[in-house]
Amino acid sequence: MIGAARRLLADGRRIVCFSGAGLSAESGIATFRDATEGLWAKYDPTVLASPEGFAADPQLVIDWYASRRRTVAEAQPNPAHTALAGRDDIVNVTQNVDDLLHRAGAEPIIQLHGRLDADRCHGECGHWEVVSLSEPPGLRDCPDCGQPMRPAVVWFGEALPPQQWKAAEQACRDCDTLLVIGTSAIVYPAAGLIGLAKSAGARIIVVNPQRTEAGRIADVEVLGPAGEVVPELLG
Ligand code: BV8
Repeated sequence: MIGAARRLLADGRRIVCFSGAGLSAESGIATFRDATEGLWAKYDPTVLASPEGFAADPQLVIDWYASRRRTVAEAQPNPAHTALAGRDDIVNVTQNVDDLLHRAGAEPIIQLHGRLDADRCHGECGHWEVVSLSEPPGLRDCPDCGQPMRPAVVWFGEALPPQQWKAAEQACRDCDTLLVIGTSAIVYPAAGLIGLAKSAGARIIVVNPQRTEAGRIADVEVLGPAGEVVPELLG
C-alpha cells in the first residue's frame, strides 16, 4: 500500500494534506476520541469544547484548556510533522489546534478549528491575544469589554473562521491529491472536505492505524501510525 501511495504522491502536482488529532498522537497529545486518561477521562470533550459547556462551568473548561496547553508546550513535533514541513509544495489544512506543524516549519497551514496558543473575547468586541502554553492564563475577563476570555478555538456549534474555511474549500476543490492523516472524519463541516476533493477528481490517500469513513472512499488506505508512514510517503 505504501508503494501505491508513494506513486500517487509522486504524480501529484497540487497536493493538500488534511490532518486531524492523530497527526499529533505520537507527540503525546491525546486525540479527541481516544479515552483521555486521568482527570479528564470522565468529561466529554464535545461538551467541554462548546459554548454550553463553558456557560455551565467556565472554570472547568478553562482548567481543561490549561492542562491541554501545558501538554502541547511540553510536546515536540514528531517525524510526520517534520516530513510535512519538508514539503513546501503541500498545503496543510488541519483540524488541529496545536502548534506542532508551525513549530516543525510547515508552510502554508490553514487551521480550520483555531489555535490553542491564543485567547479571544467570548463577546463581540473582537479582543484577541496570544497566550503562553507553558503558563496558560486562568479564567479572566476581556480587558476591553469585561466579557469572559476563552481559547481562540472553534467550539462545537460555532462557525469555522470564514476565511480559513473558504481557503480550505478552494484548496480541496483544486487539488489533484488529498493526503488524509489521523482523522476519524466525523467532525463536520471539516470532514466534508474529503468528499469535496474526491468529487473534484482528486486521488485520496488515507493514513490511519484504524479504518475510518475516509478510508471507504480512498484510492489508497495505509494502515499505520503517521510518525512511521508519513516520512516514508514524503521522503
Ligand atoms: C458548526 C477545536 C455550524 C476545539 C474542534 C454537519 C454539518 C455541520 C455541522 C455538523 C454536522 N453534523 C454535526 C455537526 C455539528 C458538529 C459536529 O461535527 N459534531 C460531530 C461530533 C458529529 N460540528 C460543529 O459544531 C462545527 N461547527 O458546524 O457550526 C454553524 C454554522 C454557522 C453559524 C454557527 C454555527 C465545529 C466543529 C469544530 C469543533 N472543534 N476542535 C478544541 O480542540 O478544543 S473539533 C475536534 O475534533 C478537534 O479539532 C479534532 O481535530 C476534531 C476532529 O477529530 P479528529 O481530529 O478526527 O480526532 P479524533 O480523535 O476524532 O480521531 C483521531 C484519529 O486519529 C482516529 O481516527 C485515530 O485512529 C487516529 N490516530 C490515532 N493515533 C494515530 C492516528 N492516526 C495516525 N497516526 C497515529 N499515531
